[in-house]
Amino acid sequence: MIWNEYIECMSRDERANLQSERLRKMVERLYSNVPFYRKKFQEAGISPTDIKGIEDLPKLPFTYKQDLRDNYPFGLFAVPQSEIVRIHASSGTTGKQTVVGYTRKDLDMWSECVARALTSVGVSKKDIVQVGYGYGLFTGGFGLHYGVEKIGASVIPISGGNTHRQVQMMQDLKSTTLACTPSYALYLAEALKEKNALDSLKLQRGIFGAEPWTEEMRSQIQQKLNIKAFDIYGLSEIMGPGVSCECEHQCGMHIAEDHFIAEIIDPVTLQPLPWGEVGELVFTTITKEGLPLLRYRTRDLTSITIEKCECGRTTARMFKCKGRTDDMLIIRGVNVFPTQVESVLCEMREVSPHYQLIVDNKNNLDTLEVHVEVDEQFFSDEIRQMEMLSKKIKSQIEKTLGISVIVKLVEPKTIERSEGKSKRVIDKRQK
Ligand code: DLL
Repeated sequence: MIWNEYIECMSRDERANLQSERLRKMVERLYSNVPFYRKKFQEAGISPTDIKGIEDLPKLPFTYKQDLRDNYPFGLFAVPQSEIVRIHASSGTTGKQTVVGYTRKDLDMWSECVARALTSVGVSKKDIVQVGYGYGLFTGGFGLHYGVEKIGASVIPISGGNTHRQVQMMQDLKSTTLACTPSYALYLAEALKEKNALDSLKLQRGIFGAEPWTEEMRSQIQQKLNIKAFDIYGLSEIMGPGVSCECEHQCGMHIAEDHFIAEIIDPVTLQPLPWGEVGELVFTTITKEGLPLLRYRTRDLTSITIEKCECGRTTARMFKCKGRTDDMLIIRGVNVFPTQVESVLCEMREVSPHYQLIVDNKNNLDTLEVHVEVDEQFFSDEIRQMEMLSKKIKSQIEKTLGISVIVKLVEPKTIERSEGKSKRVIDKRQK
């Protein structure tokens, strides 16, 4: 099923015209309403009339998270505060928190995008959707919530955490769809298994995002919960969940391109890259009223294809995010993404997908310790057996990363479980 066939399946030329028209209007509005952008245009020596269409995107300045921080809280808003009907905020874990605002029309557009996303993974009004993303300043809970209501499915706004209750609701109310972070889905799978509850469920699918997760992790979740696991992407600065989402073919996330123009750039040269190449994802919003942003640098690394999907949608698809440029660890000069380690661990049946990376610097040498839980079935007090397993994992990870690592096997259920976004890396060097 396709929620908005006209928009989601229009020809790429038709969509490009729509984007160009919306971009021109957006640029004019930003120039008139947001002093920050007017100044940026003047500094770059461009005027709104220089932007004739999407081919002129590279002329526009980038927007950075720091710009939101510098103009905290409402400095980049393009409407008077009285037009703002909802505010969300980032957690501020990587610096000063940022605030985003939505007008009534922005919220309608957001629920439209989430309705498209839910429909693309097979949710219909017959479904019961358990929203286990946090409700509050985080965009996950409310974002999913209004999309579910829009398509007329039943929403269980349980929010994140309270695992015992999640299990009970899933059993009693027969939830068909679970929306939460992939790491929390794994935690729930564990809790369901412990309670012998898996067979009594009616769960068919999960809609997981808000953090990077690998194809190997997808297989684990699908197998443990006996569902299809779909990837949904978004970020609060651009909107929240629903900027893009997979369809039933699980082959890349369809971007809501009538609202957001995506580019992939080389994070070093800042030059746009051709479709298919991996680089940093950049978004320009073309319909937002409250907080429109030009060429916002997401820091997420991925690639995009514009090939038509088997589902019939013609929208560009972005592939699973490899990670964020700011989550990339540089260990003894080598670039390491936590997802690379995850891919290796999820392929090994002797360990469970619960892991943590501890980075330190000892005697002027960076060290990477991989802590991973041994699967209950394989855990043993036999030191030699565990040593052999540890060696096997170490060699696989070293082959993938190209650097030496220390592997520490830990007992089942000893790594802290996450109820929202997981914390995979503890970098002790940053002190
Ligand atoms: O995480 C919005 C969201 C909620 C998306 C629920 C999906 C589901 P922020 O807290 O602003 O917003 O964090 C945005 O999270 O730049 C990515 O680094 C990461 N992220 C979001 N979705 C995915 C995904 C929400 N599917 C940041 N895969 C983004 C990988 C993701 N990373």
